[in-house]
Amino acid sequence: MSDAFEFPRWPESFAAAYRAKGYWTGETLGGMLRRVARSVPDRVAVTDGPVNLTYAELDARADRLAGGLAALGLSPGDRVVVQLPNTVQFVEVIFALFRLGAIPVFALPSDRISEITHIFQISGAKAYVIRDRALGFDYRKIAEEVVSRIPRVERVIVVGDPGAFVPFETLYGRPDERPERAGSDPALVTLSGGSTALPKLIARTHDDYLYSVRASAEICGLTPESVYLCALPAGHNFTLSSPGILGTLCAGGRVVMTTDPSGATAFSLIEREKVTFAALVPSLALAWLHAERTCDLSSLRFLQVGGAKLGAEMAARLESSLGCQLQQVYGMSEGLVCYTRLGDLSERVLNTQGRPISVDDEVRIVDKDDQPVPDGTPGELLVRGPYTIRGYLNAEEHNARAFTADGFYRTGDIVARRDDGYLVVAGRSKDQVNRGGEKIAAEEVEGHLLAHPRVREAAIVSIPDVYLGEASCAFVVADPGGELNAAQIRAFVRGRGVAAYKVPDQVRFVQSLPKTTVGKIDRKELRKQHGGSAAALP
Ligand code: OOB
Repeated sequence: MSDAFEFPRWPESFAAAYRAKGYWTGETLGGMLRRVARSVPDRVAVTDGPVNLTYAELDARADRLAGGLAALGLSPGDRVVVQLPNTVQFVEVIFALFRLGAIPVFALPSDRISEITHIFQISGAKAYVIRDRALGFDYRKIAEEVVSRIPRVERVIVVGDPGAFVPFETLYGRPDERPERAGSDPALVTLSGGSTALPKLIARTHDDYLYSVRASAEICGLTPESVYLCALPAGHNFTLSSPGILGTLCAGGRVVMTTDPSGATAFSLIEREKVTFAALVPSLALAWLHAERTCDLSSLRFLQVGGAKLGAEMAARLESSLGCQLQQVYGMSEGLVCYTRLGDLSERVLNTQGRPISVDDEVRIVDKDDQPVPDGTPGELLVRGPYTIRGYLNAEEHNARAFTADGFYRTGDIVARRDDGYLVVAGRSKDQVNRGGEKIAAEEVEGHLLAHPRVREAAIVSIPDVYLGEASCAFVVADPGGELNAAQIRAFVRGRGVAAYKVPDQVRFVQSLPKTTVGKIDRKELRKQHGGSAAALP
């Protein structure tokens, strides 16, 4: 990729309307922290184990780190891949980058060399911020490979033992005195869950992101008394902005970081830190339900569950077992986020995935021919609005398919709208497995399978799983002759350096794969033949 960082923008008429309605204010994420730090300087912003950083300290550290990053040669507009576990440094680094006008590109801790190489290639990033080791993995190994593969990667900054790279601790320099960026500048980049061979990049502006953050904080009633337990990976849109880390900071509340989301650790943190809300994916919520509970969880006001479908029965069990309100969250990195509202009737909270943040989120539910379906009928959800992107970065061809001519994003989700305006997610038309909230693009894993010299054809489909909701199953047509077993296939995919959750949970060998009339693999038919469920458009 060249140094140009262009992404499809909202047409000026829409931008003007979003400004006029007060959604886009021109404030930046760095400016937001400055403002809050001035009003509540001595309140704690982030807790990480024994560390408690006040707003004044966080604000000053972000300035000094921005100065250090500038001294290292980073400039406004530069992209920086951030792959950090849930620690206080995550928050310091992102605000330093916002201050400098450099753009964090969020990688998840589970990403490995395959994903990281792709992220660097498509983002044009030239620096990488990692922790030395976390969750049993040495991230410096990925860094060494990235540096040798991509000459543009000039700087690797390491929290912890830096090895041959730049120690994070030496970056606290003289505060950077640059003026704040404009609200319309890109603030950050995240990756699409994706259904294509390689994930696409999503650029969010300060204006649009901060709007979703502010509005989410308001919907969730956040105040300076709010305490958020950040248990899911910090770099994901749910954790970062719905309302998550940024929403909590925007309200002057406190973020409690943990690298261990297990019930045992989370419960003791809830008791010790008097946590008032947390966000989980359904599989983690299920694990919390089964975890031993000796701690006092009475500070918990509400629990958010999202990222994958939460069944009504489990929703009911969660509410009664944890003794706090439940909030369903249906969102996407591309923008749209729906919430059930606190105080909503239980029927809505249990049976729906909420309603959009904004009255200006334009939701269209359509059939195969893009014609609107009546309320109550499932169809594909298309969306356009003040914080939903108009296109992926450098992906003109894909954008023509993923967005309508008038700018609606095709979510690939099959959704029904009830007459009260709440949405119910019924399935999915995109070729993706939602493995407990972690999204697997079928095409990407199929590419890895096909790289095996003895695999002739391969398809990835979702299969029902009690714990994860969905698991992935690889159907493989192998070359005749010689032995090839499931363990070898799984080891081969793992050996390609992909995130562990993408390694197929099951591998089945078949003689042939069903095809559509145009000769593409018919995944729906495959699921049907093998007992899985298939989402269908009306
Ligand atoms: C969130 O974002 P992504 O980008 O990882 O995944 C988006 C996709 C949606 O298109 C949908 O297929 C699925 O994840 N999804 C849900 C869901 N929430 C997300 N499916 C059923 N029920 C739900 N509650 O996952 C995300 C981003 C911001 C906030 C929350 C989740």
